[in-house]
Formats: sequence, C-alpha cells, structure tokens
Amino acid sequence: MRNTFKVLAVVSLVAFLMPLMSIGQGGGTLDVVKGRGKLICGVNNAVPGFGFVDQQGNFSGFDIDYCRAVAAAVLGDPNAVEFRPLSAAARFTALSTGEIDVLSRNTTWTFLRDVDLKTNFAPTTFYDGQGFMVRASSSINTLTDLNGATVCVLQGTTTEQNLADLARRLNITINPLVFPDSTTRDQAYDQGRCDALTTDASQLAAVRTTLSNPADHKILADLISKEPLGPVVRHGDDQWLDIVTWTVFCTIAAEELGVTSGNVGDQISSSSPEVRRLLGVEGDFGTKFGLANAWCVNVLKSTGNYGEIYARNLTPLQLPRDGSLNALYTNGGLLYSPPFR
Ligand SMILES: N[C@@H](CCC(=O)N[C@@H](CS)C(=O)NCC(=O)O)C(=O)O
Repeated sequence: MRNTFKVLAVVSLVAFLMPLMSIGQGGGTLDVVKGRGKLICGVNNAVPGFGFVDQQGNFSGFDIDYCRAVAAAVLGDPNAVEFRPLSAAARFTALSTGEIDVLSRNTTWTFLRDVDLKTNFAPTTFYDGQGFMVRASSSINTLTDLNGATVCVLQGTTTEQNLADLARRLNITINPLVFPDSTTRDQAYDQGRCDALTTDASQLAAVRTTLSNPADHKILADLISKEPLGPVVRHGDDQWLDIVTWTVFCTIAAEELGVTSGNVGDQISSSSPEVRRLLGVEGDFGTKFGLANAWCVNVLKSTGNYGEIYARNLTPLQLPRDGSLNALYTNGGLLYSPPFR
C-alpha cells in the first residue's frame, strides 16, 4: 500500500514537472506559442529606437520589430505578441524559466551568456560598442582622463563589466555608481552625481536629448567594447532557434535581394530562384520548420526588410548606417545572410 502511494506520488510529480522541465530546457517552444496564439517577447520599455513604450501602452523600436517579425513568421500576425518589459538584471532569468519565448532587449552576445547561462543567440541585428558621455566643460577627453572619475552605469550589463576591465587595462581608478534602471542612472548623471555616464554608444545620443541641457554634454570618440546585440532563446530547442535565426536572415536576405514591404506582393512572381525560395513560392522551406511557406512573406509585409526596420527606428536617432558595421556586406558592413537554398 505504502509503495503504491510512493509510486503514485512520484508519477504525479513527474507528470507535473515534465512540461515545466521541457519549457526550462526550451523544448517545444513553437508548439507552446502556437497553442497560446501569441508570442511572449522580453523587451526594454525605456530605450527609444530600440524598445520603448509610450503613455498609451504602444511599444515601438528596432528590438520590438524583431518580436513582431517572429510573431508574423510563426503566427502570421505581427500583433500576436505580448511584450514583457524586463530590467537588464532580470532578463536572463525570465528566459530560462520560460516566462518569455524570446528575449529581444538590446542584449550583447557574450561567451558566458551563451555557454554559462545556457542561451542561444540568433544572428546579430545591431553591432554596437560602449561609449562615454561627460560634461562639455569637463577636462575628460580621452579614456585615461577617466582616472579618479565617478561613472554612472546600469546594473547587470556588460557595460558594468567592461568598465571594470577598462580600469584594469589602463591601470586607472574608476568609481562606478551603479543603478537598476536607466532613468535613475540618467537623472543621477544630470544632477552631477557622476563625472561620466557610460552605456552602449547607440544610446548615448538619445540619453543626451533627455538631459536638462543637452548642449552641455559631449560624447567621447573612443569606444571600449564590442556589443553585438540580437535576439536570444534558451538552450535545447533547435527548431525554435532556427525559426528566430532565419527570421533575422529573412529580413537581411530580403534587403540584399531588393524585396521590401511595398513590393513583396509583386516579388512573389519574381523569376529569381532565391527570391522564390525566400518567399516560399518554391522549396517548401516553411513546412521544414513547422511554419507556413509564406512565413518570410508575412515578416516582410509586417516589418519590412532589415533596411526598412533600421530606417524606421534608428535613422531618427541619427545613427547613420552607411559606413557602419550595420551596413550590408555588399556595402562594407557585417550584415550577411547565408543562402536560402
Ligand atoms: N548591451 C548591454 C547593455 C544593455 C542595456 O541594458 N542597456 C541600457 C541602455 S541605456 C538599457 O537597456 N537601459 C534600460 C533600463 O534598463 O532601464 C548588455 O546586454 O548588457
């Protein structure tokens, strides 16, 4: 009798834990998302251009568009997304526990995040680097001038780690003043509690516009790190990683092949073999990973190709694309999709 109870208890515990374990390991995310009818995307809500929510609760930005692109690829609807705002420090726990299906929150691909936190990074969507802002009147002009400086920085970021590395590398003293969110960090800098503010360079110009007197601040020319940003999923679900990966490549390849949100309807009758495979007219590529063959058409109709996503969200921030790492490889940049074949 006792043994029967034990067996029953173990069986019910396993039955209860199995779905959680499979989510924890990332298995079956596609089925979970399809069953739920919406994607849950971990995002930023405080960084204009990348991930931002307005007073009406509308989310916008480059990373937000990649959430919409995945929803369009998987569910055929770019609006079938719940955006889950996450702090920098909380984002990886939210991913590993299955609270979110994908993280799209200006997140840098690093060895430890990939290997130790057991995540997988989709291709880089934005190549960033870490920079500094100081008062225009300050005598800080180069990195070594930061010796003795107090620097405002966000907790749980590569920014915080790179700052410590910089001090070690240059053998100088830097006093970090660490904040849990960028609003309090920026206010502290504005109030003069720090000599410098450091973050991803893509953010610095936007942060400057929010200060009481933007013209009183200058951005140093030096960048101290590589910050390849892109969407992130859990280890252990190759199909889901493939879907997020090729959704990014769909936007990049489309730009290279000249397919846009405006002409995708016409391009379906293109005679180019690769355009035909990209748009699912030939090759049944969608069904190979559990999606409709028009998955990339749905992405392009919703968000447009990479160039359109960039122009809509990042060009207004005065982040020029030409001559940057974020240009297509055909234009001297690093954006390069493997072939659709
Ligand atoms: N790319 C870096 C930094 C990411 C990051 O958190 N950046 C700031 C940009 S200002 C941010 O997201 N701030 C918004 C907030 O946490 O309130 C990383 O992955 O650790």
